[in-house]
Amino acid sequence: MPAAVLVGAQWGDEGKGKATDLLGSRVDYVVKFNGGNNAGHTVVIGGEKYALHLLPSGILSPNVVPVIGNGVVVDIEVLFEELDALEARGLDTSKLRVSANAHVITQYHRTLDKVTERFLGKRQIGTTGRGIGPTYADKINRVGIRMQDLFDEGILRQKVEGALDQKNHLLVKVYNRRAIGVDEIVDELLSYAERLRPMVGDTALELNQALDAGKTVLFEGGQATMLDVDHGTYPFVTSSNATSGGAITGSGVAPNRIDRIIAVVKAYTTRVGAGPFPTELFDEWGDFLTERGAEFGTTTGRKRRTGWYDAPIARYASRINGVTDFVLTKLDVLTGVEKIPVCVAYDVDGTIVDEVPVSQSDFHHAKPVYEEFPGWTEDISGARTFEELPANAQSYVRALEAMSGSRISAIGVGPARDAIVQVH
Ligand code: 2SA
Ligand code: GDP
Ligand code: MG
Repeated sequence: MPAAVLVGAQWGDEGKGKATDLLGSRVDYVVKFNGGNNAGHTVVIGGEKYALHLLPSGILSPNVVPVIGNGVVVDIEVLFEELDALEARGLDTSKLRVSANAHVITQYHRTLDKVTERFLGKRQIGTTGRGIGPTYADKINRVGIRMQDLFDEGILRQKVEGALDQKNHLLVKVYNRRAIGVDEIVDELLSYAERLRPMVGDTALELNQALDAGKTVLFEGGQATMLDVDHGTYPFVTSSNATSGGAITGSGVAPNRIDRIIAVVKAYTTRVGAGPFPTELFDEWGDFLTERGAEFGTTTGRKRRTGWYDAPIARYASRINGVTDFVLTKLDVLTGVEKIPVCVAYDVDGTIVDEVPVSQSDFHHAKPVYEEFPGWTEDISGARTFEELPANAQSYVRALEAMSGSRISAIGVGPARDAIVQVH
């Protein structure tokens, strides 16, 4: 496995952190290629819980070189806090590499994220408020600040002036906020430069050289397929490409070097933030999944919306990402559900469709068509082989596999690092 991409198949929080950590022992590099500290990946190792936001989950494996690729947006203060917190817990973070082309999240991006959301009122996206959207907007508008700019004060000042010209107009005239001074931003960013300098480099070159030398690389996606800015439920999405294509543009490693694409999919569905969610539950089963699955945001603590498994979404994720393997997580959460509904198609205003509709309105109107599968009551958290799962759990997994377009090669049965069933 020279290079593999790992992405979320649904709306995030599928357990990508745990899956990446699991593969961490087998790879040399783990690369984050999209998003920023909106992500929240929880990894449980020997009873210790680690919540990672900006750093790739591979940082928890001692031999892995963690890389923040060019497609990531970096809040440097958060980066340092996360590094310090891990160091304080005895982890070695000295191998971290950061792309010189990664964009920097500043105070004005965070402010704009929050005021824009407030301004949207009922049309809010429910962002994490971390400045992600405004930083990517600046990147596309060509007024962003990149890591490399921090090492040249003259250039940095010019760029911050350019960016603030537009923003201050908006902040003062539209949002009734105070103007942000060029100096305060420049001074803050310059104060990070010295500590950053040894970490920053040409990560695209480094990764390609590593692959040439026979090293293995895992690309770890943040957020998920249905939150992808192109392929997700736009505008209720994040502002980056969270699908496998994002691993290419977000790292500088070409598509023909990737040979496995792993999508992590939960045995049910969750979503945090606004936007359509056909299988969402508003009854006691919704509460059951929230509580049993501990479905609260890793970054913001927000309660996640919950619903049953949606096979058309898994199939869509399989197609868009080119999935070779699914990792099915949180199967243990469904223990005790007598009959497990699975959405097999949608009823869109009286028409049955079995693919995710391209029309936003149709997806908003989509009502799930369910098929029910018999559940199991046995505790499955100790299972380590497929055969150790109860017959009904095996049938549920096989049914999902048949409906979802790619093989399921591992099954999560608990939060711990080793709570996994490898399917051969
Ligand atoms: P943003 O902040 O611009 O990326 O928000 C846009 C939408 O993307 C969603 N989003 C997420 N959805 C699930 N998990 C995410 N990470 C955290 C977690 C979230 C948290 O792991 O739990 O703690 O609240 C994540 N990040 C962004 C977001 O909800 C918006 O719908
Ligand atoms: P990510 O954003 O995709 O990395 O996922 P999060 O870490 O935000 O959310 C997944 C949560 O589920 C975390 O708290 C994990 O510890 C937990 N988790 C992962 N896999 C499993 C599993 O198979 N079973 C259970 N019960 N919990 C799991
Ligand atoms: Mg998460």
